[in-house]
Amino acid sequence: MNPIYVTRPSMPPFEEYIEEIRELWQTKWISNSGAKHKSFRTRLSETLDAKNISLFSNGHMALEVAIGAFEFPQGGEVITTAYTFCSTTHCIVRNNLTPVFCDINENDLTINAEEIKRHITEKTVAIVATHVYGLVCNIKEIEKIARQYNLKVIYDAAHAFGVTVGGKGIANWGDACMFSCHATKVFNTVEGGITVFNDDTVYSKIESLINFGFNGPEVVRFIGPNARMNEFAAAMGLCNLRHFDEELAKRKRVADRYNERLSDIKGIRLLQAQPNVTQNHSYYIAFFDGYSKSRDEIQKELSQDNIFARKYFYPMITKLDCYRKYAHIQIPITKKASDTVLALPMYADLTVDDVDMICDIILR
Ligand code: T4K
Repeated sequence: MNPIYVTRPSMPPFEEYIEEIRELWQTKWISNSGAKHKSFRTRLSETLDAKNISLFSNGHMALEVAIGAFEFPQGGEVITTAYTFCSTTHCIVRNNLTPVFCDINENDLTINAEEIKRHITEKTVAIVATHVYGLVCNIKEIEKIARQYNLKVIYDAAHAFGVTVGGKGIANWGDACMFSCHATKVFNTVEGGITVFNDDTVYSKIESLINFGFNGPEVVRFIGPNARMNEFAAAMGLCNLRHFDEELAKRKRVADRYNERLSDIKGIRLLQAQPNVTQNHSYYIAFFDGYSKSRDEIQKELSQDNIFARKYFYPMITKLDCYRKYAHIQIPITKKASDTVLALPMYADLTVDDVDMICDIILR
């Protein structure tokens, strides 16, 4: 049997992509803000319902540069979550800032907004929170706290492309918001990242930060990296955007089938949709807690049938080798989620028969 992976990238019809990149052979303009880059950015502002969009080589660079753009004082504290991909924390630390880990909500696995206040000190500069699996943080409460304590809010929305809250694009919340367009994401540009800045003053320097800090051919204003999206990636984005509604519909069909099969099973917990929030079904998550088999046993049994579910996110951040100095921190809800989570295969081309086979193995 062919392997079934946790995800597979959706790709446009081959001819559509070839047509999209054809002109690059004439113009020979293949990176550094070319025509594809510009039209992709314009199209994205409609899809994401946002202005001040910048395109990056990947989601990690998008977040790292976005945090750096605020020029926080070195050693400033950033309240964040340990229930995320290591990239979120790396982006804080690589900007010489100190992560302060807050626990998460049991129901939606996003940062516990009630707890944020307890971690605020005179050194706190920002909140970096993740809309994990496309579930949305308590944006209203976080906004209130940020206003009260004069903190910046930066969202890692790597999983939340296309998610809306009350009809508005998710990027409308926070001072900055990052989306990943990696091959494993709900929307991909092969590799790529997007930031949206609601803070106009910071946005004014971001385009130069992406490009070594250049601000004109002979002026280098900042010590920036090369974090540019190239034209082939932007072309992939343009193609995939045309199929994005279809992508969401196909994923919904997969999620609906999993829900039919796995709801109301003792010891298996599924994530619930949030009121007023659209779902992008970027991941299909099941927690095995008190089930007849452990999470690890289920993962092993599936792998014996060539089905590769993943423990996103295990180990939790504070248990990673590189963050062992935070290992003592007590974040019990994060720990429990990390010990019981299994991301089951989820992608547009997964068939209902595949889902049934996966569920049969889990339930047998
Ligand atoms: N913040 C959060 C919350 C994130 O989750 C991520 C990335 C980031 C920030 C950073 O964004 P980027 O810089 O990546 O844009 C994957 C991805 O590499 C990573 O993008 C993602 N999160 C993370 C959750 O998952 P791995 O090590 O699990 O990927 P890998 O290579 O094992 O791929 C998973 C499966 O996907 C494979 O078994 C098969 C399939 N696959 C993968 C690739 C790359 C394909 O079918 N084709 C492909 O080209 O990290």
